[in-house]
Amino acid sequence: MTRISQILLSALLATLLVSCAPNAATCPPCKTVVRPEPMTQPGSIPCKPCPEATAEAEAAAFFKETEAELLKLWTRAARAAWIKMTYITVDTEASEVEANEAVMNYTGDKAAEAQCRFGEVADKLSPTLRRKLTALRVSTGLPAPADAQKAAELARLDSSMESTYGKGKFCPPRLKGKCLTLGQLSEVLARSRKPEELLEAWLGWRTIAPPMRDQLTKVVALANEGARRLGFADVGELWRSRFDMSPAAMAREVDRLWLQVKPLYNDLHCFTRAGLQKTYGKALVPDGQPIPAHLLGNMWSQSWDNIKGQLWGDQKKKARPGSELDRALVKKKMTPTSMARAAENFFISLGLAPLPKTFWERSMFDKPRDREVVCHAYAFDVDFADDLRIKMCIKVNGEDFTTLHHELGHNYYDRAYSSQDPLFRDSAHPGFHEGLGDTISLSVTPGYLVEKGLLAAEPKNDIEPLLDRALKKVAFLPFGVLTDRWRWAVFSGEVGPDAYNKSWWALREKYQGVKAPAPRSEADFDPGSKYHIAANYPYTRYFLATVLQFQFHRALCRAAGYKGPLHKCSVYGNKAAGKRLAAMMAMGSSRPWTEALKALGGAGEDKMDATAILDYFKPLHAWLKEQNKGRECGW
Ligand code: X8Z
Ligand code: ZN
Repeated sequence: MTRISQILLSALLATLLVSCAPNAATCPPCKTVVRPEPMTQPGSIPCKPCPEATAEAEAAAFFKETEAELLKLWTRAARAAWIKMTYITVDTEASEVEANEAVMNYTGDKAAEAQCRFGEVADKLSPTLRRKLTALRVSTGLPAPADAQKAAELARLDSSMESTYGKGKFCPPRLKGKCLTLGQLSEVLARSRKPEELLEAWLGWRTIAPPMRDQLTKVVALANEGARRLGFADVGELWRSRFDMSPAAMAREVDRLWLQVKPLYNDLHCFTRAGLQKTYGKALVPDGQPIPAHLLGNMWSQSWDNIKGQLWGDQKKKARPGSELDRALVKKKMTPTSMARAAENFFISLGLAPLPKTFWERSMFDKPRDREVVCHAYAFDVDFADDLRIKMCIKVNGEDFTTLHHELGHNYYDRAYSSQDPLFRDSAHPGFHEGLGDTISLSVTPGYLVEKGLLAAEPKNDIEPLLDRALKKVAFLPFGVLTDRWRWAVFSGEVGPDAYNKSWWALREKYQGVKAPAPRSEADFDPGSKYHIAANYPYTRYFLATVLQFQFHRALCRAAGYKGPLHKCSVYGNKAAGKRLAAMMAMGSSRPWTEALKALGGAGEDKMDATAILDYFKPLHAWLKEQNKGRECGW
């Protein structure tokens, strides 16, 4: 359609709509709403509210058509995203932008139209249609402004930020032109014990981020305009509206859960700081102070399992970095594919079907040598049916073995809800999707690894494996909270570009008790060194997933009839547990998440609850408290 015919059509529609009698039998067909050109007020959609009598039928027809179109657009966008993420070029980025723009525009227009037509009669619609109304409104993370040019700019910025991250490299002058990738720099943080090397890698990766600072500022302004068009105060409010509760209640829920787990985190922090003092001394790691962020074995200090050798103070372990599992995987000559097969095998053991043949043909398991890719692990369901794939730059180690279970969890969930209506092809809430595969990896216990021949023997005491897991899961919790606390404040305008970095570090200190290892300023953009910020991808889901996965695990262990301590339970091979899981996943997002939780855990499970993670780590928490006696904890 040309620009002229678009303008003519909008004029015609406007006339039609204005002449619609209030008592007309059906409301005028807003479905051909065309983006007004030149732009009118954002959010002004030429449409009239539907009368109550016909709302149900009108809405049913509206969603049938809209969902069919969305499915086509989503598939096109998923295909374009796959191509771009596995082969970043100017052209693949341009295709991704076009496809995303189409999704954003269509969704924005349709959500605004639906709000206009059915918003006022929403409480008269059936629960299913009412749910679809909300699902449509919150379905894009970055909603498009009404102005087509602004929407195009938003799609372009979004794609460009992710590519900048994906292509990011640090070229230290001492290497004379040789550059290091995130994978290589992460390896330094995980393995080196030399503060100057750690600092170079930590600072080096952060040099990729400043170009994204202005881009984020623009994204915030444009996407907020899109969010307001849909009736949200800002994008943060839209993100918090995906949880079957008000955005304010959702933020309170995050606080409530965080306060439940904080005492456990504080004791882990205290123990870890004391362990680091043994390696680096109190001059670098002072008592009563946040821990310098480059010493925790991870680029964002979000999981600390790489430094466990130091925490045991065991010289032998220090000399042999990595875990028993890392070594066993190498010794067994596991490959990325055989690791993925082993992860799939767990799901199969629960009674779930093997992944389709195309998964093995189309996935990207290895970092290609000849092209730029986004290595951050990602699961795809390209056609929202069974074209399941993952892309990952798999290393043969325990960490990536766990991540593989995480990614396959996404794939299995995707497939389980594929016969739901398109707007319900999602998890019960975003934390469910992120928690599913992790739930399975909680069953990858030392006992299971021994059974599979991946460990020679179980450790003699429970504390070691529990500490390993806490360094991954418990250490993660505050990072899972603060990342979106920062973004919510950025989207609401509470934090402006002049304070991006300062406010980021204030939150890192407050929640995580870590501090920047070198002076930082507003010339830096440290939040942008994290994939999900560069990719404009919400993050609170991972915090909720970390709490939920223990709740899921406890429910599955109960379904399996297991009676022992939670941290020793593995539901491997248990069909009763698999059945519960399948029932929850098949619901997709068609019902409130509380019902999905009950499908898994029975009537008693109707809210998110951190008691399961606390139960799981109870023996470790008692042990940590004992170890910390006489120490000055906190920061
Ligand atoms: O991004 C991921 C997954 C893909 S959805 C690998 N995770 C978060 C992260 O890496 O920061 C999993 C844990 C948290
Ligand atoms: Zn994930």
